[in-house]
Amino acid sequence: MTTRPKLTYFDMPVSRGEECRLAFAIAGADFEDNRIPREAWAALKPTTPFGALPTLEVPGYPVIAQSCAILAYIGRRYGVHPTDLVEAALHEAVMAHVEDLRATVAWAGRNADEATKQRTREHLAATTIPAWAGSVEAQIGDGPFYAGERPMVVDVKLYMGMRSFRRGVMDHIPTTVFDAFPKLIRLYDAVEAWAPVKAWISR
Ligand SMILES: N[C@@H](CCC(=O)N[C@@H](CS)C(=O)NCC(=O)O)C(=O)O
Repeated sequence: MTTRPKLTYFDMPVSRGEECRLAFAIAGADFEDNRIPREAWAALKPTTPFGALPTLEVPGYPVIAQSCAILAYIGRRYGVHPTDLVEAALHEAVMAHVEDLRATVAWAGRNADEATKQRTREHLAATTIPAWAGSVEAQIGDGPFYAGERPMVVDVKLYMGMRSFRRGVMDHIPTTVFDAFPKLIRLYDAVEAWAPVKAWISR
């Protein structure tokens, strides 16, 4: 029987699903990359633990949901998450911090008129996002990654958490929003340049 985990997400290289795929990539681990079409989501949604993706299925166990839990599982199983309990908790706190940012930004200006949306997002870019970045910047050491010279699941979480902004996906949030945080930028660039990540992105 296969013990290969099955990751289910939308058929897009974005957000919480792509960071789990990248976690498998940095671990050099094989997995089933189950990509579902948008049209299939309505029927699948009520069958997932929390009505959202990604999910991870490990043969013989209940379905795992929540991207941070999936990342911690991948990290522990394949050696890309600290074994020390406190170190692991510190990494998990940073991953939760990425989720906090996503939750805040996802609602910024949603369903508002264009002027309100612009004002809300410009305010985030000037206040909330730099405050978010400053907290992480203060925790990064000599780098280039969060815990030194080897990427861990926290690094792919941070990379994907920043990527949509740096790629200009959100109107009214400048792509330079993290430029005042050199350690974060160094981490981002190091993840993107890491050979397995590069190979995954360009495949
Ligand atoms: N806290 C959850 C959030 C999951 C989430 O919101 N996933 C989105 C995609 S990134 C989703 O499933 N959206 C479709 C929906 O909510 O119906 C996690 O970290 O996995």
